Amino acid sequence: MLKLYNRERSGNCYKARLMLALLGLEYEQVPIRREGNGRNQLPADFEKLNPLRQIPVLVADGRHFWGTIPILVYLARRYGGESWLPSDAEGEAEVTQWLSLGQNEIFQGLGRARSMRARRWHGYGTLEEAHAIAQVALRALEGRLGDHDWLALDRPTIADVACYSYTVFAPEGGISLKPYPAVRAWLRRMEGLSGYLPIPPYDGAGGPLVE
Ligand SMILES: N[C@@H](CCC(=O)N[C@@H](CS)C(=O)NCC(=O)O)C(=O)O
Repeated sequence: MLKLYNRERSGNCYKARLMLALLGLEYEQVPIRREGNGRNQLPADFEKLNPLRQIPVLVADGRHFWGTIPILVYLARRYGGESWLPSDAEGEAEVTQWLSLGQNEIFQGLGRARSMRARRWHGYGTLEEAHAIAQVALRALEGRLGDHDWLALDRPTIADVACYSYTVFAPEGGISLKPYPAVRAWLRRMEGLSGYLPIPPYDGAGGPLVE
């Protein structure tokens, strides 16, 4: 049985849960509570599962994988055949470039803005800086999605799952998606996928949602 160390409102954990749902996989959830604000709030012995003391962690066949990219790659390869992550060099590279955008500009921009607004982040930078990085990410997404339905290839892949999460939470981070019609249309396409798992409801911690 697959096991996911998970927190409901974590955008990174949501990526793993969304992939599990899209693949129709059953799994056990181990809920991890937030003990405070900032980094390294997980107990020290969590280092046995992830040296960074972060979630999500997936346990599968007696092994464990930490971080969203390895989890998405493992699930896609193990259970999704060629569909969610192709194995040819060009296809895999195309998917991977969007995984990088998800970890860098999307997380550092949209993800960080969401955390900062909810006062869960005491790390580096300002909300304005996070918003500026978010615009870089959104322009990259809009550029691709203006004339493609999906981020990589001609079908949904783990690239879409990786980038969907913090993009869909943009209003919680005070970021409007109004200037990005192709991004909004892609979010709706993701929500129409068979097995789609709705995002966790907003808890109001960051103030009013931005339209
Ligand atoms: N690069 C990691 C980031 C994971 C991450 O930042 N997890 C957050 C929750 S969204 C966490 O565990 N924070 C607790 C902490 O840093 O102490 C991934 O892709 O999963």
